[in-house]
Amino acid sequence: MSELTFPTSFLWGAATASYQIEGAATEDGRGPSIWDTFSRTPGKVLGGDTGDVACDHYHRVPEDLVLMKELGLQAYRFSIAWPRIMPEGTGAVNQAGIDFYSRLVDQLLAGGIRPFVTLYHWDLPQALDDRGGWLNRDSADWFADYTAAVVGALGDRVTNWTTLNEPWCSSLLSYAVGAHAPGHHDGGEAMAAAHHLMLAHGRAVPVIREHCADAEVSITLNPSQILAPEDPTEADLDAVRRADNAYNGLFFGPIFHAAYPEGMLEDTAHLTDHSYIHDGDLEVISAPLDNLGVNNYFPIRVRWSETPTGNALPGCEQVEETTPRTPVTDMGWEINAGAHKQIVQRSAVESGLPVYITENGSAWPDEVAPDGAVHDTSRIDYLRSHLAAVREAIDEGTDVRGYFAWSLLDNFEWAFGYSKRFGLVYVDYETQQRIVKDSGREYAAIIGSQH
Ligand code: IFM
Repeated sequence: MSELTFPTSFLWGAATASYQIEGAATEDGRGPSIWDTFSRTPGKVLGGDTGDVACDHYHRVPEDLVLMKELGLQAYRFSIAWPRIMPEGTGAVNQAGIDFYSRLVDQLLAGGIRPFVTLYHWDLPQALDDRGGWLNRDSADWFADYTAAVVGALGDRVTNWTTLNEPWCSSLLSYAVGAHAPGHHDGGEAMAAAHHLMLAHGRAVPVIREHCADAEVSITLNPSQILAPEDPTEADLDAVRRADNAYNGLFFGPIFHAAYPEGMLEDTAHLTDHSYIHDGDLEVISAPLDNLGVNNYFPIRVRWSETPTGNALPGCEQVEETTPRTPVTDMGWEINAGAHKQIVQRSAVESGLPVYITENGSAWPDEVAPDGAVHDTSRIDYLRSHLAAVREAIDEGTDVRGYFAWSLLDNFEWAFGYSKRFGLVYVDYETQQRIVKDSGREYAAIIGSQH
């Protein structure tokens, strides 16, 4: 049996996110999100790019569905733009927003493609940030109300629901590192934002079940394998522990073990008194789930530094993130399929749940060749090696149920704007022409060879 032959029930998909592909930023009643604000702030996004038009997917769903069919996708993971549903973040529901996603779901189902819906992939309504965003404990109630509106409208047809995509990014990367919206630089705030995001997740889980009897409820995390230097000192191992807490334990702990990871609250006591943690929160946060989504692209290498490193992650002030080993992708991310397998396995153990790889992929400086095609052999190599790693994990007993390539289309890569291409399908942003890359054809062939 080939290393890329998977169990017959294994689900093959691709993923996108609302702000990265939809465009139509001011149409049909959509309100502004924190990413509209952030991308308009000089110096925050490379080239001053915004998601105003992106891949114009909002106007091109039928065309993009043809591409999904061409790739042979069995599932499509997309996110809902909260500001399309509730332009002010709370209160009145914008029916045009619901209708857009309702039509998308109908068209997917008609095409035999299973929708996997993520409720929050970072585009918080600006009106809610004006009220404190994820620093405001009320954000858990806001999210529960928004969840009820969406699942109430789509829960008769969608069963796969994911609350949050990568809360590490919407807390630590957004409130401590400042690289993502809303661009704060405060480790204590980041800890509070992470807690409120998890609280929002925990509050949303029963709301989803209430509105969708057959729901399979999930959260997507982006855990990272933390690698120590060779012959690590005691201090290096402490650096690994701290980095592991900041990247992984911060979410694995509360969500799956109803507890913050050992040492993390103490290690961050100089940043916050943790008064945002209230009695009973951890019970809410650890609501039982049906599966776990794992997004993983690369491992992180660390060592201890005797002097502050400028690392903004809470508790990691003396943790140095060292140079990745080559080869790296166009993001500078180390290509390491073995580490991918290890973090997938650990995620399954930590959660005790079946796992879907909800994102994995690589960026390369793709170009259209004179023959009109995109010959992205590096992406094919990455794809094949990571799928082989997933297959190995399955062989070794890990319950991995499916794989979603990131991404269906080249798209708005957050602070990198349109400079990084992750798609299986090339997008010419001038003309909006789509070209299936060689990797897209390879993925279709792998999917087609399964049964
Ligand atoms: O583009 C992002 C996506 O939005 C979340 N996961 C990682 C991808 C690549 O950086």
